[in-house]
Amino acid sequence: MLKKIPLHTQIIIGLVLGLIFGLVIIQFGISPNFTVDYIKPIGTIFINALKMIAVPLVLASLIVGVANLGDISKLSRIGGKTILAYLVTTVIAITIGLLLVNFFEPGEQLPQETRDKLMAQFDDQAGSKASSAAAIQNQGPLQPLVDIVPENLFAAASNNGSMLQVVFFAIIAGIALLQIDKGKAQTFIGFFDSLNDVIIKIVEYIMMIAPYGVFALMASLIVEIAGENPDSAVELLLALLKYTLVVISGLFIIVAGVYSILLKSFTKISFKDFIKSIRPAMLLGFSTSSSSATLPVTMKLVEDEIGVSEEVSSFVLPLGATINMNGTSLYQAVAAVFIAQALGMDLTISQQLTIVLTATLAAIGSAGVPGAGLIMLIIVLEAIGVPGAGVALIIAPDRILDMFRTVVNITGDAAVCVAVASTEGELPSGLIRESNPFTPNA
Ligand code: DAS
Repeated sequence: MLKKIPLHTQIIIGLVLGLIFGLVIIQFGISPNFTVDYIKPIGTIFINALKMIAVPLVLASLIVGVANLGDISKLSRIGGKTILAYLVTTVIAITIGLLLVNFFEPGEQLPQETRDKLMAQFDDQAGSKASSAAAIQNQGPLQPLVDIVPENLFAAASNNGSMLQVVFFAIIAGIALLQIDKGKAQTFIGFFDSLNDVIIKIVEYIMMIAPYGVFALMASLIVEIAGENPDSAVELLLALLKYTLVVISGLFIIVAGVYSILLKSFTKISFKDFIKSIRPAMLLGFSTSSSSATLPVTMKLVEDEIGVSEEVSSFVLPLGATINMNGTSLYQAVAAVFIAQALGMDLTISQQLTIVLTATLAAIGSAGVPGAGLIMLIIVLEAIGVPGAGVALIIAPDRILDMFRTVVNITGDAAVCVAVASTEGELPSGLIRESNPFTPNA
């Protein structure tokens, strides 16, 4: 029966039922042990499944993404502009997210008692918190750079805390693939391409248990945080609501602010007409929460409705669906700081700068499928020393936020695609802005 209901509706149902179940347990004073022993494990399985595929997902999607740029010499004018535009919009998105979450501080209202409980619940190495903090104090200034390069790839892949090392290897491997014999490279790329498909299929399986996982996580979260003090459950929910509003307002600023400036600077298409042209793809992104599923529609619309050539759209958009996720990168920045705030962990400037780097890499590594951004958020958390299991705190609104951030992801891909096409002198004459620095000499 559940199969007929769209996935995001299933998740929202799981969410609401989990909330109701948790509040009923508290209201009737039922022992939390029942939830801890029989409900919470379902949520733990869901979180572990997400963590299980994070490493192979990063490895496969990044190696394939970089290798698909075609040979190094093909990183021509279009490739250079596209990657520059994707990186700039991603860093701007993360910066907007960090400014908003540090200004509104959605996680700061929680009482210390709730924070201690959350930390105990999420920090699986709770006792080592002090020692790892001390270790961070003692390391040299370049240690974060040293930590990016793995001394043993397999050890890095197995140890949660060094996802960044896996990302580093994947990018290097992708570039190396561009420079070896085509025939041999194809075998390797083919393997990771199919691994990528396998992982995306596994993500689909995991998202099948998502409604149950979210139900269990929501119920156990409410019951365990509330404990004898139901008021703290309300505080947590209010903090989650504020966090959700911060993410959604950031996403709105990206679309209405960043993308309209991008289009105004490089094209003559009005922002209104742009949105009208790609609206069907935006709605598909919202309902499927998948950039990959929406890609064929986005390509068709920018070609048929706006006049982008197939050559540009078939390079820029698939690359964007793989490595450009402005909505996801803003969400990861906000979520990482929110979780740290909720756990009472003050982040230093260098940790926040680490978020810019890791959220950029995490967004590049996120596949365009439902829930990918949540899986990759674990990289950002581990990189700044926040317990990866902390994702359980923000999982409740995640499905809804995934819908919104996916819309921003595909809108960003389409906006960059139209801007690149315009700078290539491609669009119908009325839509080309001649006076931009990237237009080739006519
Ligand atoms: N659902 C992902 C996408 O398809 C985004 C995310 O999970 O953050 O773009």
